[in-house]
Amino acid sequence: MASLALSPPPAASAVALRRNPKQRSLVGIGKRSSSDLFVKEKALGRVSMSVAVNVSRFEGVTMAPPDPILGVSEAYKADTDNLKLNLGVGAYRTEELQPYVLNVVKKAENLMLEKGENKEYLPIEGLAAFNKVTAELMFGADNPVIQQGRVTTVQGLSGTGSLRLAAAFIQRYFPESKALISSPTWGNHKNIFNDARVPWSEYRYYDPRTVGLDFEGMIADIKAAPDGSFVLLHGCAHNPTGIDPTPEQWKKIADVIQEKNHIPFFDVAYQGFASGSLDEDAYSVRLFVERGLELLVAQSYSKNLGLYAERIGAINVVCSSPDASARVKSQLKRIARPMYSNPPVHGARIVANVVGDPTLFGEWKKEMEQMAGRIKNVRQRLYDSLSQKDTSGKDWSFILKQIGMFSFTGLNKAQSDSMTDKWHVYMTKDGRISLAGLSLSKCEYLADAIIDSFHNIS
Ligand code: PLA
Repeated sequence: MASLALSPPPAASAVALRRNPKQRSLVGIGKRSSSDLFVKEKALGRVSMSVAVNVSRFEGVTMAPPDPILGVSEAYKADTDNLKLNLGVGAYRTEELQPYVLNVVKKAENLMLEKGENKEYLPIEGLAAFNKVTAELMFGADNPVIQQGRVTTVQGLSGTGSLRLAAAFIQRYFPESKALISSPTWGNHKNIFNDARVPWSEYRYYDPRTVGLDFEGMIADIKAAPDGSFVLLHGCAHNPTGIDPTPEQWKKIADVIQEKNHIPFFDVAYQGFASGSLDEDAYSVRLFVERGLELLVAQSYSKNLGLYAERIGAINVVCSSPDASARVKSQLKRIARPMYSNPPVHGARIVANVVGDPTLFGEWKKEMEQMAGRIKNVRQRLYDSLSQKDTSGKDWSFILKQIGMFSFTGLNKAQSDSMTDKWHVYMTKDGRISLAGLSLSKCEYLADAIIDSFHNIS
């Protein structure tokens, strides 16, 4: 190892070079002869770690493209124009376009400081008080599945980590099953299933002609999938389209899923952000539970409690018996342990303090209504500006029909590029804008940018 430390960087192993003669000629390692390498190999035994040449050992590592969502924030930061707007990531901003820490979160953190809690490891499944209130928030405290001990809840690294844990569980216990995801969906769903090696296919969801739900297509595709597939459903505020099924449509979706013996897998990343009400936004999940279905629900507190960086969420599995629920939990823990061992405590305590305390819970609901209300106001103002300014007669009313943080504008990639390149409006290339990052005062500017990009770029 000492020789490794002394080697001048960048360094590459002799082994890597021997295996890849092409690379050798490309980088021109001329100064050292292969016999030099050989002598060193013999003398040191572990050649691959000891011989330095002028090429990185990571030469074969290609540059990954920026993330389609989080990469937008990086590009935004690099832009020096005063007009710039970041409508990429779904992160709530105040009317002054500043990040927002909820008052109830500050209060909960003060309580935590006062209590002087320690930083011991949590159990693998997370903080018990957090798991309890989280399941209650999702299913309703008086839901029989909770009373009967049929829900297993494991604290996860926010929505993403919880989805990933569940995907690993599916891969391990249902290796023959595939996942069905909506077209389009949140881009990371595909990455999650790919990395967990769960095969997936898409079901129709968005109809660009009606700028609405392709309900017939959705039902047909769910019916056509092999029995026992995991059907990923956005519990509320579908990302990126902002289009949710109606209660009647949810019932029909549940019928087909039941008929086909599929397993519903809900992703609930925006509870409270669709309607402003936590209970209303849990409608779809609770309906499926009422049907007696076994199902999975990934939850996130990133948006509704503004705890983005605390990485706090959970995976819930509703089982048909308490016994199955206990076994599922044991296996989720077994998957979590070698991945990250146990989850972080800070966000879990905040949630337990807010959701578990009637006063703070009440205050949270009010704050969430305000956040959801601000987004609704911005949505209305954007629609008004577009309708007033666009003289072409185009109907922009689809914006008002969409719900949640996002608007799916229908702008194509070239038009979205123009929004960024010409107007400094940062958004994802599928035409999605985050209204949570928009203020009333910027609506007119955004409307000008959208009208110009829509009509002048094909
Ligand atoms: N599921 C959906 C549908 C989401 O939109 C997001 C976040 C998550 C899960 C996971 O969020 P979490 O891990 O922070 O709990 N989507 C964001 C951010 C807001 C992102 O892409 O990570 C988005 O802009 O789409």
